[in-house]
Amino acid sequence: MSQYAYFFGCIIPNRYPGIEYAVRWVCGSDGFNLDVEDIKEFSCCPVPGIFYSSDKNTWLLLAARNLTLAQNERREILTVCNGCLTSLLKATEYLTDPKNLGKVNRVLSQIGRKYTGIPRKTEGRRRIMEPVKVRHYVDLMINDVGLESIAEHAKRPLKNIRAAVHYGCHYLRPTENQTIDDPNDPVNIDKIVETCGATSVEYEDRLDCCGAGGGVRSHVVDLANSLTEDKCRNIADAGADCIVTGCPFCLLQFDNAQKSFTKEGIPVMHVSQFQALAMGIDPISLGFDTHHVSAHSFLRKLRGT
Ligand code: 9S8
Ligand code: 9S8
Ligand code: COM
Repeated sequence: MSQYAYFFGCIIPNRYPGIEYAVRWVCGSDGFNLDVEDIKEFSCCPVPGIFYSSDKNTWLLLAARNLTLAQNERREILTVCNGCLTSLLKATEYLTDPKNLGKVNRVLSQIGRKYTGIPRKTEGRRRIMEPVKVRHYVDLMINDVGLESIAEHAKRPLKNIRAAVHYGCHYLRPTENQTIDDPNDPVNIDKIVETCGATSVEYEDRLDCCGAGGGVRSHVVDLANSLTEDKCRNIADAGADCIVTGCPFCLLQFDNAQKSFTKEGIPVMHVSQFQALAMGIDPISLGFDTHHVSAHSFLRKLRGT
């Protein structure tokens, strides 16, 4: 199996440390025992909705610096966020253009760095380079770990739980360069949820944005929250006990926005937290007390009381 480097981005360590704990627990010796290392020098990916859309040079430079860190360790980047995935993946595409690469490397040389990609094989004297691989946690679970192993490790199947899966835009769009899942009919998170023993519920407009992305939450929070309200209405109609997503920014939006239109709210968690529960983790480790929407109703149902 491959060797990976954790890329937690900004939201997880700063706002939802329980997700970081869950990911480390699932990937570590309590779980699948993957070869994942920390690279302490990683910075913000940088966030696509702000940097990619407003200043491409700065965006590409910051992303390329992150890529060189994984490149020098010969590791694949394990992102736990849709935004981080998109930003870093797109940067590897931009860097296949020699003009972009030259420009970036001229600046990187000032800090003693150079993006080359990772050597894959040699042809005669020539080394064939490949872009640094950027992966999403869900991709890794489905394609490297596999559903069979996920099922084997799910010692405490979440039998009575009804989960509403939210994929999020950067997992699905732009549709033309999507490879992890079918952008119009994604199934991977649903598969993980069901392999954990729960039911993934169908609900209207499930592929819609959570409302936050692309700078909408930062600039027009009322609009963001009203989009979230629409989604939550559909999710509540489907009788879901929780929302499960692979994106911490979507999680933050669902978790924060709900207090603007409801007292109770539907608890929201990252797919790694959901998996960790099915794998028997003590829920106290998952940091649900740092979430705005209380997970009490959900945890009570889980205990069957
Ligand atoms: S890093 Fe800075 S703001 Fe964030 S979490 Fe995901 S996107 Fe990348
Ligand atoms: S945040 Fe995460 S991926 Fe995004 S742009 Fe629309 S949906 Fe929520
Ligand atoms: C969403 C990130 S995960 S962004 O706001 O679209 O950049």
